[in-house]
Amino acid sequence: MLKLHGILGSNYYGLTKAALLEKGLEFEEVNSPPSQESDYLQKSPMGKVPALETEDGFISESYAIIDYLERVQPEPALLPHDAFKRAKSLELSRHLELDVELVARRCLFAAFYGGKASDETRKRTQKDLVKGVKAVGILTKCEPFIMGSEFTLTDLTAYYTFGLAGDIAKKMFDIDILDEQPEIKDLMSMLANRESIKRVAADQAN
Ligand SMILES: N[C@@H](CCC(=O)N[C@@H](CS)C(=O)NCC(=O)O)C(=O)O
Repeated sequence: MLKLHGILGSNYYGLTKAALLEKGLEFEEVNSPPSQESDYLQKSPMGKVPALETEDGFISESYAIIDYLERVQPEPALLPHDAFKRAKSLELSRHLELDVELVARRCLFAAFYGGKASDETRKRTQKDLVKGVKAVGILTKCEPFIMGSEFTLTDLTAYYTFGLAGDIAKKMFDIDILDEQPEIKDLMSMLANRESIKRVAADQAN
């Protein structure tokens, strides 16, 4: 059986766990924090979580994990079958990760773990975050899902990205990054009621 290694508090873990739930795949969860131990680096070479254990070996990187799930369990599909729509869905997922998630993460330690961020880092992070969210808004449809009528991986990416990035932005800059994107804000509330996402949240809360 598939085994998802990681920690409940990780948003990337939440993303891959929600994808497994969406697919209806059976899996076990293995509580395993990020680690630089050589054993763990063989499973996830940057020592990050999540990592998926399969009968053929370990896979790290959430998008590689989800791509694997998509191949072993094609339905329900998490990406559109149409080539253009699939590319647009991946395009938006990439912007969410590169231009929102990873930008906000520059201030993760300052926001929640007692780290320090210079004025320069703060300023650049806020500016880049606003730019990233605007870019995401340009690609977003919200009809009702982020890419239109079909639920996709990109909805999950958006949910887990805006969760963490929103918390960091609130703490560091006292801003709501979705203030100018009311449709995405409504979508986030709708997604919070989706079974897979509710289960991830409930397990986190326990
Ligand atoms: N690109 C990775 C990112 C995973 C990631 O950043 N995980 C965090 C937890 S949310 C982690 O393991 N951090 C520990 C570290 O950076 O050493 C993925 O898509 O899975």
